[in-house]
Amino acid sequence: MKFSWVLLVCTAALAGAADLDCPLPGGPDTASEETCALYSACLWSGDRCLLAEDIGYQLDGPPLVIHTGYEAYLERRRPEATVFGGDVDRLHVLAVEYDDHRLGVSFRDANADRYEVPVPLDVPPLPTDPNYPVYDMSLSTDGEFELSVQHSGAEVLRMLPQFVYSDQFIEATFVLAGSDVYGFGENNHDSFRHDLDVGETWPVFALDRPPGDGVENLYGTHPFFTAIEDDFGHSFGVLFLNSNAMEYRLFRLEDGSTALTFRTTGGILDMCFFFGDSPLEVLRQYYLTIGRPVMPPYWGLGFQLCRYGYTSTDDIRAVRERMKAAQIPQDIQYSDIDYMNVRRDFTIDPRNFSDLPAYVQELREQEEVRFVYIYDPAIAAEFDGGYPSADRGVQSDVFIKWMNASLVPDDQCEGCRDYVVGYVWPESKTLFPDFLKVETVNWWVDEMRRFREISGGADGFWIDMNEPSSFGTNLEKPFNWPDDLPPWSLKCPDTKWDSPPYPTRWVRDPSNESKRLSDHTICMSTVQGNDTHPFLHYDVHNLFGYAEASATRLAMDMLLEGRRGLLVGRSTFPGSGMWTGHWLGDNTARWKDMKRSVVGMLEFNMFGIPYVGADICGFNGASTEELCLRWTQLGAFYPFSRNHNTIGTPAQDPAVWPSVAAAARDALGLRYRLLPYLYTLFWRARAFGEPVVRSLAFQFPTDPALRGVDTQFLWGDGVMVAPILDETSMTSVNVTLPAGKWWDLRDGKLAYSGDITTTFQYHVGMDEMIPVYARAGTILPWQRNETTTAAARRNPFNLSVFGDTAAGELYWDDGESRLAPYLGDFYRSQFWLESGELHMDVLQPRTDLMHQPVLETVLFYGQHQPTAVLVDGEAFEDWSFVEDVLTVRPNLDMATNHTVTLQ
Ligand code: MIG
Repeated sequence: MKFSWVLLVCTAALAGAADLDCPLPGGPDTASEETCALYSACLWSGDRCLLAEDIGYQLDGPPLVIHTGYEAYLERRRPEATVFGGDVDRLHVLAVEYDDHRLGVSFRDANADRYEVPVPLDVPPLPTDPNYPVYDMSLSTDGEFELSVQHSGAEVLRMLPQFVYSDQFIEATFVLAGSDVYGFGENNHDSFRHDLDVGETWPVFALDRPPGDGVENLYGTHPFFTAIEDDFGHSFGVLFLNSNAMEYRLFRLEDGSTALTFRTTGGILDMCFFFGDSPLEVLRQYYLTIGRPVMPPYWGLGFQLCRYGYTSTDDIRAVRERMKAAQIPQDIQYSDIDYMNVRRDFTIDPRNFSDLPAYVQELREQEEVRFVYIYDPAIAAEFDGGYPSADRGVQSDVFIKWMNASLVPDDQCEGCRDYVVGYVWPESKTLFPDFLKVETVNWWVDEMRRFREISGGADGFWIDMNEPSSFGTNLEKPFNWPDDLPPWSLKCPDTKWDSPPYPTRWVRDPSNESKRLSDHTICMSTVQGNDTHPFLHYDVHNLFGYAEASATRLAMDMLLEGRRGLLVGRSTFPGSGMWTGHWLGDNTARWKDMKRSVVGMLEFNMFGIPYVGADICGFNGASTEELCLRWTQLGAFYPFSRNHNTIGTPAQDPAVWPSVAAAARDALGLRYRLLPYLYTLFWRARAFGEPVVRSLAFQFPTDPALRGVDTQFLWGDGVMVAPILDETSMTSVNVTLPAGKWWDLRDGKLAYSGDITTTFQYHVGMDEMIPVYARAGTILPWQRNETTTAAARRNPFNLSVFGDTAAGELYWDDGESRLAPYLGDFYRSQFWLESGELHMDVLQPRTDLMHQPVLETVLFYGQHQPTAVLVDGEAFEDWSFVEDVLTVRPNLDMATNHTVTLQ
C-alpha cells in the first residue's frame, strides 16, 4: 500500500481536455443545432454537438486511503445538465489494489443498488498487501476528481471530465498511452490493431449476425482491450465488467493522442486493470482473472468436418468414405440441425437419420472418429404430447418470462403461459430456456442425458443460436414463417427497456431491420433468474451463451463418465473459455473473410478462448478450389480446425478437389505431427494462463515494427505460420520474420538468420504448402502423423531442436480424462540444449499413459557436424548429418532422464 494519491510522479502526462461528441441516439451525423438543443449537457459548437466540459462529477470530500486502496464520493458538477435524464447524483468510487498487477476501479450509485454482472472474477477477496505494485493511481489532482493511472513510470490512462452516469446510459472517455490498442469484441475487425485514424464506433451486443462488411456486433461480448504503452513493450489491459448493450470508439484526439470512449446502457462502470512488462503478461493476468480455459480433448485437436444440409446418414457416410479414400486426416464428424426431427432439440429424424446413432457408434469403435451433434437453445412450443422435452420444461418452469403478466400478448400460444415466445428453426413457435435458473440447468442436463441414450453416445457438443437468436422480432413475420399461416412475429412492447434512450450504434446498423435492440432476438422486458430477485433480459442478454455453455459443460461433466468431451459455442462472454471453445460464425467463402479469421483467432486468444477457428473454406456462398486450398492450409493451424458449409451450397470438404485433398494431406500432416506441442500449449493455457495462438506484436513487443502484423501468427513462442490470404497473390506471400534464426518446417532449411526483423516475398506454388517456421530456441516434441489422432498417439515421440540454446517441454495424458490435469494423471518432461548438451528432465514419469514411451529420434537444426555423439555419456553410433540436419536415433525410455552430447 502506498500513500501518494495526490502525488503524481510521472514523466509523461496525457492530454487532459478534448472535444467529445454528444451521444446522439441517431449518431453524430444527425447533429444539428436543433437536435443538440434537446440535451442540456450538450453544446452546439461550429458544426458539432459536443458534450459540455463542465458536466461530469467532482469530489465530495477528499479521497480516503482505505485498507484495500482508495475510496471517494463524487457529486454532479452541474445537476441541471443532462443527456437522457435519470442521472445518478452521487457516485461511490472504489479503487481496489487486488495485487501487484491488478487494480479494480468501480463507480456505483452511492444511494441505490444497480444491476451488477453476476459473473465472478477470480481476484483476492481481500487484497493481498501489494508491496510493490507495478502501477500507481490517483483519484484527484489539485483537489479535483480525476482518475489517473500510471505504469512503468508514466501515466497510461486518464479519464476526461465529460463523464455521464445515468439510469440507462453511462459514458466515459479515457486518454491512453501509446497508439497500439487491441481487442474488444465480438466484432468483424479487419485488422488486429485498431485503426485510430478511422476511429469507428463499434457496437457490442450479442447478436446472430454473420460477419459482413459493415461495423457489426457479432455473437459474443468481450469488453476487454490491451494497449502496448511504449517501445519496450510495457502494456496494460482493461476489462469493463458490464453486460448491457455497449459501444466503444478508439480514436485520436486533436493533439494526436489515443482515446477510448466507452458507453453502456446499464449496470455500473466497473473497470479491472491488468499490468505487465509485456502484452503476454497482461493476458496472463486476464486469463487468471476471468478463469483459465478448459483443455480440449486430444482428439479435439484433430481435423473436423461438418456441413449444414447433409440429407441422410448415408450422405454423411459417403463424405466420410471419400475423406478416407483420399487419406485425409479426420478426427471428428458433425451433424447440424438436419438430424433433428422437424428441427426439435433432443430428437432424431426417423426418416433420414434413424440409423445415425448406430453410425456414431460405428465411427467411434471402428474408425476412432468422434461425433458432434448440434443443439439450439430454442425449444418448440409443442404441447400435444409429441414433444416431451417441452412438457418437462414447462413442468419445471424453465423458460424466460415476460416481466409482468400485462405484457403477455393476446395471441399467446396454448400452453405457453407467461413465457416470451419467438420463432427459430422448428416448425412451431419457440420458448427460450433461462440458463440462469437452477431448474433450467437441471432440466437441460436431464434432456441431454435422455438424448445421449438414444443418439449413440457422442462426446462432442455444439451449441448454436445462443445470443439468443429469434427470427423476425418486431417485423411482420419471420423470413421462414410458413406461407400458409397468417403472419405472426414476436412484437416487443414500448417499455423503457425495449426502447432505451440511447440504444447504441447497433440499432442504427442497416442490418437492424426493426431498428430496435430486440431485433433478431427476444424482448428486453423479459425476466430471468431467481423469481424473488429476477434479472431483466435487458441486463443479462449478453450472458445467455455464457450460461448455456456453463450448463452444457455441467451436463458433460455429469454424463461423460470422467471424459472431458468437446464443446464449441457461438455466443461468449469473459470467462466462457472455462467451459467452451468458439467458432467465428457464419463467414462467407471470400478471401477477405479468410484473412479476417486470423484477426478473430488472435482476438479470441486475448479473450481467454484459445480453442477457436473459422469455418474453413467459408460457410456462406460457394467456395472455389483456390480459396478452399489456401484456406485448408491456413485452417490446419487454427486451434479449432473445422471445415463447415451452409445448406444449398456445393460440397467443399477437402476430398472434393484433388488439389485441395493433397494440400490437406500436407498441411494436416504437419499439424498432426505437431500435436504433442499444440496439446502442451493447451495445457500451459489452462495451467498458467498463456494464450495458445499469439500475434507477432504480443510475442515480440520490443519491436514496434511488428505491432501491426496480422497476416501471420504463432503457436506458442516457437512456431510461426505465414498463410496465403490474398487473392491477387495466390502464389506468393510476404513473410515477416523477427530478429533471430528461423527454419522452414517444410524442408528443414534455415530460412532467415539476422539481428533485425526482415520481410521478404516468397513464392508458393498452388501445389506447395504455406510456409511454417520454427524459431531458434525452440524444442518441438512430435510424433509421426496418421489419419486420426488416436493412431498418431500410438507412435513413438521425437524432438526437433532449433539453434544452439533451446528449450521445450511435453505434457501428455490419456487425451481425455477430465481430471487428469488437476490430479496429476499426466506425463511431463522438459528439454533443453546448452553448450552442446541436450537434457531431457522427466518431471512426472507417467509413461503408463503412452502407447510407446520411446524417444525415437532427435533432430538438431543449426548444429555443425559433430565428431562424436554421446548418449547418457556413452559413445553412440546411430546418427547422421545430412544437409545441415543432425539426426540422432537414440530410442530412449521416456521414464528417465537422459543426456545427448554433441562433440
Ligand atoms: O441460422 O444450424 O452459425 O454454423 O450451420 C443458421 C445451422 C443456424 C448457424 C450456425 C451455423 C449452422 C447453422 N446455424
